[in-house]
Amino acid sequence: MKIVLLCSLVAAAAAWPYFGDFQRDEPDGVPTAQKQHDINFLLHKLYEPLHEANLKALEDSFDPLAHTANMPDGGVAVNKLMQEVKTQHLEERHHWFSVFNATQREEALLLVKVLLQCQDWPTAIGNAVYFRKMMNEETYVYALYTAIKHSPLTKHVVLPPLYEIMPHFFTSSEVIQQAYRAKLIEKPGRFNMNFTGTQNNPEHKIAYFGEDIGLSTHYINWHIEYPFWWNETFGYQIERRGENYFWVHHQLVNRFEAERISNHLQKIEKLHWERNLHEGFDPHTSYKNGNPFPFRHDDIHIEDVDKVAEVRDMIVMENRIRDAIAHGYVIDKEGNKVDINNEHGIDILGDIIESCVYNPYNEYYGSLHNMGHMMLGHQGDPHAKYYDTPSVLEHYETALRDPAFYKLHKYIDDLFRKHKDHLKPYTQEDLLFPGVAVNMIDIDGPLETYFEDYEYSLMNAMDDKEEMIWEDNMEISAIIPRLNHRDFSFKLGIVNNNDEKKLSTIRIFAWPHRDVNGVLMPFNEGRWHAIELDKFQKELIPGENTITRKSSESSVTVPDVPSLKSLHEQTEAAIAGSSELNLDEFVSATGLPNRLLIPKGNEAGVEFKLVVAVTDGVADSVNDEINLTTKFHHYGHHGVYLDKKPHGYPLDRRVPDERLFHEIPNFGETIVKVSNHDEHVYHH
Ligand SMILES: [Cu+2]
Repeated sequence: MKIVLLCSLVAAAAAWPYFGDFQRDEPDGVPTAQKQHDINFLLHKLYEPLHEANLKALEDSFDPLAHTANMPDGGVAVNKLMQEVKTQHLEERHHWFSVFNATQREEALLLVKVLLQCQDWPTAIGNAVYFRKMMNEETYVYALYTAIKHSPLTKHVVLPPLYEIMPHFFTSSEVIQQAYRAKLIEKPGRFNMNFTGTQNNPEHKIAYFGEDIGLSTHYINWHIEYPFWWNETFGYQIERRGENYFWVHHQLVNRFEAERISNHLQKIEKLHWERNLHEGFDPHTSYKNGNPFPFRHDDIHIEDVDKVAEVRDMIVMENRIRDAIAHGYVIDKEGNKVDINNEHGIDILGDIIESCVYNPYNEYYGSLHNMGHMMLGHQGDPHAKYYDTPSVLEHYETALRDPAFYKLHKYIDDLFRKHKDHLKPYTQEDLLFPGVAVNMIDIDGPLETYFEDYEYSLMNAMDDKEEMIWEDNMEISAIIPRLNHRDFSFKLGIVNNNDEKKLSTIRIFAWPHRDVNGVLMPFNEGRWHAIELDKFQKELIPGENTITRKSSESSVTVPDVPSLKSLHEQTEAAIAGSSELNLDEFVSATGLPNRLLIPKGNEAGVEFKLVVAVTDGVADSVNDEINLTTKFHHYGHHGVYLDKKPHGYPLDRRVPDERLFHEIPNFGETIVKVSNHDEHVYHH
């Protein structure tokens, strides 16, 4: 039996015995390895009591009300949450949790507030262990992940992959069942998982995309980085949140369209509240307590949903938004007109459409998107006669699986397009970068995708005896095919005819050259379907510049987060070896998995138009501090961005005459082909 030896968690950093030459910029001086260790164990066997002795001791001794002295709010949040504990108002354990449920969300946000009030690790971890015992497990995970993402105390902590913390959200009920059996007969096992549905369903062809567990991880991370309920009371203002909401979903919709073309499927039919919902969905997934996720038949007439909304409410909400777009302004609570026909309009519109929280006038504009998720989610059972659980659409972990998700987002994306079409098209003067020209665009290496098997642990899907230690867990895992691509590089030839160095921003986009019927995409249609492949800054020396940018460097993507086992082993090794843990490249996770950088393509190859736009980096920069070496995160970090241009620039606005784009020397375009020779692997 391995005994985890760790010094007292409440030790002050100065007294820390293992990290003599500790250099990390942790605001409270506690080593990252210690924090990662504690987080790993908070999440390990989430549905059970803690399996770590020091944390367990802390759980018994910690009193949240005795540790409020350093809290900026003087303990208001802790007192509120403790009041809920005392009056037994908290959601029971083993019950479901959905962030779209207002009561449950409020409870989660109380814990987020408490954790963000903590100024040092002993207080933070004390509260974290205390409320772990008291709260519903899934409410707790949502709050803990959000707090870790936003607290300066955990800026170097990696969020363990959620598919290993709550595997039942990501794993078919059949495989969970096999895992339970393996556990009962005490025989390790690796179980192949199939995507939901059968080949009789055309949508099954692209299940690899919606059911990609890494894609869901990206989606969850984005939502906790940019929560719709966030406001300054949580510590700071998140800039361009609404615009980011537009962009992350716009990119998902465009990717889904490109995957459809790769698989010979017709384009997404956008949602219409008064038409039938054609695609059904059977999630083949169950809640931790065994309740199945609700099922929906094909061709359902969209009904009013009890306790959610009526169809006509949705139409009224939509029409008010359409009016605002047509007028070019929204109305705030005081009746003032707020202009949206400008660069920042998209941000206001994003807030209005997603939710009621940032919304300048929520009673009027409602929350089309969040309500849309709930309305569509309940269409299989609008009067709650058969299920009392939310649908896959009401969880970020599972929403991307349901074809209805893309219908809803295509419909919303169309509203955003209407708004963007109201803005003045960019002129040649706006877009020119004098003296700079793109004279070569080349790709080094094949643009080829393939499927690979990916294995993840189901250890946390099953319950254990309390004395069980981590290392004694049997290996029980799921194996699922996932999309990846061969490494390639963009090779760009850019000439700078100025006498001095010029800082440039280089943006690379691609869109399907033809639709599924083989019809050429007009430029103005294609640019709205553009997939952002990369965005980076580069200094151009006078004369010829040859720039090689690897696919692995794309700022749109992030590497796969290590498995919980690997995080655990690296953390324990760092502690045992008195070294510091450095997993910084995995911290953000707010980007597409790099594996999914390019769409799948197919056997014959799918043609894409590749556009490279080189613009003035100084004009684009948010501030004068230009950092060419730090990889910046495309979706920004806590609302801080490298460039101030709108997402999608310069393709975000209408292009009435595409000749303008062809004539600008600092833009270049070419046609590339993406292939995949692995279809037999997927349809095994
Ligand atoms: Cu959504």
